[in-house]
Amino acid sequence: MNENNTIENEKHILTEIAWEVCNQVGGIYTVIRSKVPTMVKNWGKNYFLIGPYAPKEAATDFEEAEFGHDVIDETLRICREKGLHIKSGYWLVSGRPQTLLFDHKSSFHQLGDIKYYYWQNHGIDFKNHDPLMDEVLAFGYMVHIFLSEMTRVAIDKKIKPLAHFHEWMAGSAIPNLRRDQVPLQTVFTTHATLLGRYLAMNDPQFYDHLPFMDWHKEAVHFNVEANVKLERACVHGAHVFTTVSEVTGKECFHLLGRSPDKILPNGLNIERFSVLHEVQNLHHKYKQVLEQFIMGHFFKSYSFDLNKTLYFFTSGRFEYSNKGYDLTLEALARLNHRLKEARSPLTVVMFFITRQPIQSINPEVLNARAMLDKINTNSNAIVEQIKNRLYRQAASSKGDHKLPNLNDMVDDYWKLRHRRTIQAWKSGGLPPVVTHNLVDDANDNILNFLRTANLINHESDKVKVVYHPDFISSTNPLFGMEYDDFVRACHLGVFPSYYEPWGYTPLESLARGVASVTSDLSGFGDYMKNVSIGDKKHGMFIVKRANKSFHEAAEELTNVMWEFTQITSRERIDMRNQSEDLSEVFDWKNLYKAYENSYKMALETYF
Ligand code: G6P
Ligand code: 1S3
Repeated sequence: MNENNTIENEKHILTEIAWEVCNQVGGIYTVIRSKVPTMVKNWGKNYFLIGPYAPKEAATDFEEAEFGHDVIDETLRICREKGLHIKSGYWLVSGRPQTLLFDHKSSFHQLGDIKYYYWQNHGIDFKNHDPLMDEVLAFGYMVHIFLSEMTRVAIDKKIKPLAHFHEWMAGSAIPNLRRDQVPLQTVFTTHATLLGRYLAMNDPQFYDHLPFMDWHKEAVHFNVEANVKLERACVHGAHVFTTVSEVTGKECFHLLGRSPDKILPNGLNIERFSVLHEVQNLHHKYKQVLEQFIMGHFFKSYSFDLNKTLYFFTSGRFEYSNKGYDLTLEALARLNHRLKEARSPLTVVMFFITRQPIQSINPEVLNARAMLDKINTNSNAIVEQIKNRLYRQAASSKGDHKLPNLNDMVDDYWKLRHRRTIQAWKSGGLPPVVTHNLVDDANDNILNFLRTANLINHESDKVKVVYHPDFISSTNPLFGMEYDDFVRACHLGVFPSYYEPWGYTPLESLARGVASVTSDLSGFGDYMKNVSIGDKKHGMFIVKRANKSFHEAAEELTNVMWEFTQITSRERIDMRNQSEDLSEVFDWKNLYKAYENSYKMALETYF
């Protein structure tokens, strides 16, 4: 540190270790990846990412190279001599960070010893066979050796190293580093707690019961004793302990026995367009693409006015109550009722984008889409024919120059083909709710709710549902666009989570100018409450779930959705601009400060 109280980065090396470096599993990937440009800007050549070697992802997203960094090069040489398989190079994402991928599976032959010493030195017994835990321990073993050697080499060169670990899966080296008294300053960030996730899923009064939980009893109950003990060893071993939100901070205190020293909120790499109206144009463009799907899917059964249709969506991993799908469905059923009572001219189409075991896309859904494409081809052929004949007829016309009967300009062939295609497409029957064949259709929570509530895309329903049990990608034949573009096409994101340490989805919506709903139990929603501009005007709606019953929260969510249906198109345009403005608060350029503070604290902490 210098007299301005900023870190002199050239006197330090910062390594950031996460399971999701060049290996996408969930939200931590977004944290690490989106933060890279800011980290590289602040730390330059002294910033290194460390992750597990995942061959498939590395083959496309990683380029092997040497760094020409004296400390890291020497450390790599020593580690390779000791038999560790480490790949050095660049992760090919924005910012191109220097990255080390540890081929942890090459250390599997050491697992017997690794587990024995863990038990002997830290009292953690990895007796249950758990393939993921084997990977975690083998990775931690390599990280331990690497960081110990790196610290020795660095200190010799008067450089003080720092290591920042994310989540227990990447932190398994911490207990051994501390036991060996390696002079390396450590920060550990948890993005959830293992027990919190299990308990929230199984206890509707999780937050009331939290202060009275016996962590050990619960860990044994859920058969995750070794995992939780390892998580606690990371938390208690780190010099500085942090998490992503105040909400998860409380959970840490009760379930992990340590309050976080700092809160590190999650940000994004917010890229603003130089043209002010680009966000509006993109909405318009992608809404038109989405409308193609809507027509194919619904209009074979009945039609509605697309100019009076709003698109809502939710997305995320399938954690039915944790992600608030149950609340969303209840509120949609209520909204449907209200819109019907009010004889509203509007239609709301709600998309559930999540991932469940599937067999294939429902052939009926695919076929409807293909038929619409055929109608489009026919229509183009007919238009072309009329255009040519009309042009010729106009050029050679004599007399009154009146418009001829256009019907006569189309061949019978095309008339018949057009009629037959439409007939084959208009099947009757209700538009399917789910776009894929699910492996377990009968026990699917979303489908069962919709069946019970009879919210199954009747013509009279004002709220229609499209349940897409797979994540969206541009190769998907139904939507034909990337997830980001799908989000832009929509009007409202709905994410009223019950358990959500942070929650990127509403933030990602805002950054694309799409209004969204979150809950005060999510880390992001809770943070928003304290940002004075986080309000309705900016397209940010926060449903209260803390100390509220399910039905109270469902009523509030219904009110939010109802109010949203009542605003004008002009107001939606304003909201889109304001949402995008608000997202700037979450640019890593601003939120990096919290990371820097945790590094300062680590450098000042010796114990
Ligand atoms: C953007 C588009 C306009 C569209 C408006 C409202 O500004 O450029 O073409 O009319 O959004 O869109 P919405 O889908 O909310 O009615
Ligand atoms: C976690 O991923 P999740 O969906 O299991 O980490 C994310 C990144 O910090 C966070 O946004 C999310 O709430 C957590 O739950």
